[in-house]
Amino acid sequence: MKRKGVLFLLSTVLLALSVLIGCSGSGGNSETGGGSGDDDKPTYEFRLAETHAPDYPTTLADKHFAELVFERSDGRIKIDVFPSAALGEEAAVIEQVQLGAIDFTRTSAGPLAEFNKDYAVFSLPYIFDSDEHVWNFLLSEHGDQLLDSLESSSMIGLAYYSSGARHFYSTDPVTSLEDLQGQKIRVQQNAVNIDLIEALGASATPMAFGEVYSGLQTGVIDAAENNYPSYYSTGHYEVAPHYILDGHQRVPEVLMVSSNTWDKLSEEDQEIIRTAAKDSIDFQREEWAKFEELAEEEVRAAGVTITEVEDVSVWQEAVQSVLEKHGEEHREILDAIDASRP
Ligand code: GTR
Repeated sequence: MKRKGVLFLLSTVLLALSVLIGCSGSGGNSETGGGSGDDDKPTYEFRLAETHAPDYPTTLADKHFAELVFERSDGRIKIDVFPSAALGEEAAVIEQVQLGAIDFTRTSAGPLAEFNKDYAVFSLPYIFDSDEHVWNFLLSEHGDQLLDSLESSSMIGLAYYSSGARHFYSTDPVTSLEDLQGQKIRVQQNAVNIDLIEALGASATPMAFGEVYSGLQTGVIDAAENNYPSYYSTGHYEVAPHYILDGHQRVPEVLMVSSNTWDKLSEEDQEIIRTAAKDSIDFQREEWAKFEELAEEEVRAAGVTITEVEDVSVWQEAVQSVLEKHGEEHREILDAIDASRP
């Protein structure tokens, strides 16, 4: 395994250890100082689970959010960010958040779809044209409604973050759709993704994010798909150095808190958290833009074969059946997405 992969694993193991040592015996969250008498201790100490490495734009934004909450609550609310999947992989973390065993998390809308069916809309292929299109929708009343709908899944949606466009990468040379035929492609765990990969003539392997590097290395899978920052940060480009820029999905990131945690907070504290989350969005988008550029530079410098897709309509036609099968269920949201086109 090369350097990036080793570093990623090492940081995961170290963090997991620090979690075990630091939090053994405590539940998901803790009320520490009771708010009176002890000025040094926060009243609440919460955990936020993040799958990415400490320097990834979502992790930086989680920390920025936590700092805003700490300052604005005068140190009463402390949110500790656990990066590198130290608290588990995304699907398992979402379950823990639903139960209130983990307070906050930032995950992709991809795995969220298995917990709230409306979120499956983001895995439908080629529905957004650009980042601007995505953000027009996310910041509209429809985007807010979708965040609010998480309440029915025992979570409170606080904010969206940027995640760019997802493209395929493979251990074998891939310069056209034909080259993907028959490949075993890892996808984020949800039902739409399985249909999408099958429509493209390949076979889908749902798998946790943290297992993809070794999956590619050992040949359990041939290919995967993600944005430039994830492709770079995980070191996947080292083992799957052929990247084809079809931009099949733009799946946003979502910052959430457990309803269980939420219900313990005063309205004033809820407002502090909601506002801090919204105020962390611009910071994340700036960090995202910088890291996306750096990631592209780095993978190019590493000699990855990058193929631009000149005619994406061939790919779009191939996945029509996916939109036919799943589109009706998401008609209202899809109409709102269409209407958000810049
Ligand atoms: C990334 C996303 C992660 C994770 C990952 C995956 O783009 O930021 O949260 O969902 O994709 O493919 O599992």
